[in-house]
Amino acid sequence: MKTALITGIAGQDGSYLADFLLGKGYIVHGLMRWDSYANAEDALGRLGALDAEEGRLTLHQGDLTDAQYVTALIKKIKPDEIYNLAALSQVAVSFETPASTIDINTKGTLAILEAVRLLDMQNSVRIYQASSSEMFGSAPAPQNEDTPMHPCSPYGIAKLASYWLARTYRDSYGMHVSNGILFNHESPTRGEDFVTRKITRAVAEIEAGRSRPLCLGNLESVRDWGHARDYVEGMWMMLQRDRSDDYVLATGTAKTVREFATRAFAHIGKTVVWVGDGQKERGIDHKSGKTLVVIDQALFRPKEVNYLLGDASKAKRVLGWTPNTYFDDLISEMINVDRELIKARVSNTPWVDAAE
Ligand code: NDP
Ligand code: GDR
Repeated sequence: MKTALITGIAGQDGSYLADFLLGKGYIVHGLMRWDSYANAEDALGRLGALDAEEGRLTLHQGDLTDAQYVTALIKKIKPDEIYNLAALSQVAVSFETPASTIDINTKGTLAILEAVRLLDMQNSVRIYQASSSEMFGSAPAPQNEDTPMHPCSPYGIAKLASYWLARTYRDSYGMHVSNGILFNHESPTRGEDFVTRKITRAVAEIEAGRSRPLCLGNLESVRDWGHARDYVEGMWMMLQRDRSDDYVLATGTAKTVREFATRAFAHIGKTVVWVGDGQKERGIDHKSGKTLVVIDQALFRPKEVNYLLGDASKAKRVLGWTPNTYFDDLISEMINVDRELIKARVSNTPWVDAAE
């Protein structure tokens, strides 16, 4: 029975990965920030549905930036596999908090690599580093493992530094460290501050009677959106190889934020007509003429990554990884879950608009 340590276990990917590894019979240890949740019940949040009964899931409260804590934890657990998913993962927020972004997303990775080196565990541990398509930044699409990286945000820069730390520890100390360069992947448990979940939640709320329009930033950004469920399997596949390496995971299809919103509204039977330009652009309900989407300059980033489209042919060739869920099915699943959540929330009372 293998033992895995997942940092960031309470995040979107952490919870999908924990579920996946428990299903494979792993003993799973998860690191979550000590101050993330008011109490242990809330801490279970996304993990609540997992089967912790048999003592195969243990949660540890600590901070990835605390190198001594991380070293002590790894020494105690003696994991076979470490999945480093903990991060400040909101690109827009990284512009506001660049220093803590570097602390968590770069020094946090260093804490793990150094712990494994100092504990002399490099021959017994395999490490997954959550690298990101944001590292490509302004590089031309499609992007693969050989594409030059030109990050456009403190987040992308911090992740690129971690990517190189992982490669350097692999080459210098023979560590089994793999970078998964993952393109955007979403799910019904995606944080509500990411654009996909913000859209699906708002669409479900509008269907339930919300009158306030959905407020978005840059509609022209192009992203390659897949499903987190498929991507965590790819993470695991990387660590099952005898030789560590770096792999892009992506669907190979790209859409704009505008297309995502249009498709999401179509799912509840609304046809969006886009009128006006720039700041004044609006998405109008074709039938009623009601405004469904407005633009807010405050949601634009100081610098944008315009076009991300992944080429995952290496992962397909070497790992045998392919995604199972694409754009329309992803939107459909996310909206259906949001509809259920809203139904449960409003039950028999009519929808009341809350403040943003
Ligand atoms: P989430 O933001 O959902 O999860 C990240 C988790 O890390 C959160 O639970 C967060 O806790 C935790 N965390 C943050 N700082 C610390 C810290 N100092 N110590 C311990 N835990 C911490 O991200 P995802 O699950 O979507 O992504 C997982 C990883 O993959 C991240 O590293 C992300 O950057 C990367 N990635 C994600 C992609 C995606 O499309 N989802 C694509 C490419 C890469 P808290 O709730 O307290 O903030
Ligand atoms: P991203 O995801 O920055 O690609 O990072 P996000 O969903 O935040 O943005 C995608 C694109 O949508 C545009 N956008 C908006 N974004 C948000 N959050 N809110 C809005 O209202 C809005 N309007 C338009 C953005 O400008 C952007 O172009 C995600 C994260 O999971 C990272 O951790 C991960 O590394 C990358 O994906 C790959």
